[in-house]
Amino acid sequence: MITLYQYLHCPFCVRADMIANYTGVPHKKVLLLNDDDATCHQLIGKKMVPILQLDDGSAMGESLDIVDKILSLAPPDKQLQASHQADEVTTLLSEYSSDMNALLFPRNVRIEQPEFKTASARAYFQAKKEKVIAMTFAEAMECSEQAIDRVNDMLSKLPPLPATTRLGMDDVLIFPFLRNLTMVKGLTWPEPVKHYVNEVAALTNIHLYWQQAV
Ligand SMILES: N[C@@H](CCC(=O)N[C@@H](CS)C(=O)NCC(=O)O)C(=O)O
Repeated sequence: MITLYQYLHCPFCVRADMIANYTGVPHKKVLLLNDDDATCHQLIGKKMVPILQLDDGSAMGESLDIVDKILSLAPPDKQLQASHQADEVTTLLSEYSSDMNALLFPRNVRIEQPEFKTASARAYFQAKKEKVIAMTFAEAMECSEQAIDRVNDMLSKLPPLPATTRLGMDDVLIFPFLRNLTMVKGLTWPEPVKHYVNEVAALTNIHLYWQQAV
């Protein structure tokens, strides 16, 4: 059986996981600790998830390649609609990536998730991500309010999101990044955006963080 190695908080892993769940392709999930370098290196020669290991033992990285591979194993009625409108959304999201990182990185380790269940996994992530956001997690939590204002601005500017009647490549590109924002308490979600996140999560059996938001 194919095996998907991932972290729950990783948006690229969510791309692969949502398609594995949606298509029903039989697979095993392995939730790695965030500081487990060895498994990633053994499988693909670098520290990166998601990783898909195939039945012949070979392994591949890169979320969109993994999505394609899983789709190649899926029945015709579970194929995705082509992407039409993700560019506008992903461009907007990338303009706000530093605010989103400053909100999400410190919260990732505060929320109970398997990849952070050891102190060393949390310390590994914190040391790496504090460099990326150029502040400590404590500082990032303290100045959440400004970042929340800016991310609220982004949420209010989102163009209409795809219809959720049938899953498409747009959803693979858009949903994982919006989904992670559900771990941030105090954001103002426009109703259609909240509806979109809830609907895609239900279609793909992906955990949302509404109840754990900090
Ligand atoms: N281009 C890659 C990006 C994957 C990626 O950036 N994964 C992050 C987790 S969100 C990662 O593994 N970073 C290394 C680490 O956690 O040490 C993909 O689409 O799969």
